[in-house]
Amino acid sequence: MNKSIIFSVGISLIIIGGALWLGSQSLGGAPGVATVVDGTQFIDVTAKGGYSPHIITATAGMPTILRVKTSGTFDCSSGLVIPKLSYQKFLQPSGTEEVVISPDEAQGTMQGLCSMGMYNFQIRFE
Ligand SMILES: [Cu+2]
Repeated sequence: MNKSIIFSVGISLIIIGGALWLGSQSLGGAPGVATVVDGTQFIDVTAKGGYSPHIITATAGMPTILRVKTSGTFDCSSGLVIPKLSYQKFLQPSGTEEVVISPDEAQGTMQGLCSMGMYNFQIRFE
């Protein structure tokens, strides 16, 4: 193979890689953290055109309340599904839905999805 072809293939791989990296960074912005109040940790997620933050770090084995906030949410992210909890609910277009997660359930990675599985977020219990 000729050197200039190898060079241009290399450059395009770097460009594609960079675009993928930027794409994954912009999704949902910065990772979230749970807030602890009186021995219960609260995880706040906003549902509107997807879920934000996209990844939340929390403490494993702790009583947990997931608060999903909607605010003029008319897209499918209001159809919330959490497979690990067998939870499924269509949220009000505006409001806050509290999902109780027991210490036993607060383990490993828990995923929340929209009803179509297009948008998702992840709680990482560590
Ligand atoms: Cu969807």
